[in-house]
Amino acid sequence: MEQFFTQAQKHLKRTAIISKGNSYTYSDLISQSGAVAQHLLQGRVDLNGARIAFLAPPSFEYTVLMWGIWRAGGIAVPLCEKHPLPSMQYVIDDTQAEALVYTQEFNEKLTPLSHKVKNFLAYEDIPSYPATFHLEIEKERSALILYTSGTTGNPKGVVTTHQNIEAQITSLTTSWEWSKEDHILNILPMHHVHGIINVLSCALWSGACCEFLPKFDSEKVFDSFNQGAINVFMAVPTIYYKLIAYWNELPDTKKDQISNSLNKFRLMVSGSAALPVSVLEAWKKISGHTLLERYGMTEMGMAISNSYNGKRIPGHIGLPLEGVTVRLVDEKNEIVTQGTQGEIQVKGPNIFKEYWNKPQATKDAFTEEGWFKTGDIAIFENHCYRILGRNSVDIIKSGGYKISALEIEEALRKHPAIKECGVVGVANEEWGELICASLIITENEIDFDAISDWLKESLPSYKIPRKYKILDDLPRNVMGKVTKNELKKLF
Ligand code: MCA
Ligand code: AMP
Repeated sequence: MEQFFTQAQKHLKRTAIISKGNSYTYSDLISQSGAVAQHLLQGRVDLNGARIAFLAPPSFEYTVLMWGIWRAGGIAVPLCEKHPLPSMQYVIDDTQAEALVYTQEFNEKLTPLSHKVKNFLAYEDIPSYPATFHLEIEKERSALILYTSGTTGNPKGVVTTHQNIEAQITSLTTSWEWSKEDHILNILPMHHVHGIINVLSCALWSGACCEFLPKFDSEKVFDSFNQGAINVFMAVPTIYYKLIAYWNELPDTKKDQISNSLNKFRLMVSGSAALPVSVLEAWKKISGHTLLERYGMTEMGMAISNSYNGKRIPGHIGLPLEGVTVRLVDEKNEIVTQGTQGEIQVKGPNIFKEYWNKPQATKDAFTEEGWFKTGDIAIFENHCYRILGRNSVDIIKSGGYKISALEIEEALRKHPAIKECGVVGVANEEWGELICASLIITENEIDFDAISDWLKESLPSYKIPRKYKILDDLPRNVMGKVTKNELKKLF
């Protein structure tokens, strides 16, 4: 946080954020986040790592809350507006959050959780304070908890320190040549690394401008591009797919206008999931840009990236970023020979500190020599890395979100009409993978829409199966374990 703050002081009069049609300077960001910090402290000197959950749309207010929590010595826990109440409650319970701060539009939604925290606070009720607030925060202290799905049922809280965040930001700002002249459009959800670190924090670190569009919408994205100020864009492959589909339906004059705007961009990045070469090529025809594909994970920020200035090889993720060390190992944890596939393992100052309150899971995530085990399988070829898949079929990537098949199965099994189930991700060009569920039911028939609506009460919409199948039995191996690859074939 210290370094963030020092950087911001250099650009006080520059526009830091554009949101809801308003522009805010770095000076606004500093004074408002100081007010949040003072108010959260309630007379104390330091929050000393208290967890502060917050819910705000992607906006200036969101940014002010995150910075305010950091400046007061708290750990920021961003919630997701798309999550149903039980998902938010899980995060608040798991982190034992001291406070829940929200912008007014979420008051009604969050009121049932008000008794869970000591301080249930509307952003709009935070008074302004003199802009003198300063607390020194050591880099080793924890800063952020983001929830990620794993191969066990419930999501785990990934804790990163200020030092981790600084390492994640500086490797990107250097490699991708960020400058204060940059202006990025942020259309990503703000409870994940992609939107928080790669887009918002890299912009603010550089004295650049981050413009928020609270919800992804192809027409609005292209309208923003056509204004002519935005020169950097980052998104997941699904978003590029949707933009291409929208552009294809436009009249020629509109197409040309958009292509002319895109041609002037400095940088366009894709990540969070594999970028299909067909999408890369279609986007190149529209924009003139070969998308820069990079590879990362909540636990480590970005680790491997195509080069900014050099050649970008379609279907490949490039080379390790500065300060990051990567190796590929086999099942015996031995380094594979070049040209052989293996699990990506990573070391560096970017790697997270721990899973919140889960010492065993933290231990299991690393080798004895301290390498972080990503679970992603890659090969080194054509002088760079290419991702081949994951070592677990139970991790699904859909729309750029990482989703646990087991979490959905656990939720489905709670339905009285479902006896057993198996959830898989099936390859899909638009979504990366589509969530599909096979059900063994206790009744003669079942209404799939009703199942989806029922699931939405406990899971966010991006975790809801899009296809269902009724089976008499699930395919199993000799050990009795469901064979997910067989299940996939049924869809
Ligand atoms: C939504 N829909 C879906 C899915 N999600 N259908 C199939 N599969 C899905 N996964 C459907 C909805 O049911 C709805 O259909 C329609 O799409 C619109 O829903 P909505 O929620 O409004 O979707 P959207 O806003 O268009 O969302 C698409 C999206 C979103 C913008 C691509 O998924 C998104 O923001 N993804 C980014 C996730 C992200 O930031 N991941 C980074 C994780 P109907 O209208 O029929 O009801 S961080 C990370 O991975 C690491 C660190 C990294 O490397 O970056
Ligand atoms: P998350 O835990 O949500 O941060 O998702 C991280 C996972 O996204 C990684 O472990 C990869 O499986 C996947 N991922 C991220 N970037 C890429 C990429 N460029 N190509 C393929 N998979 C990716």
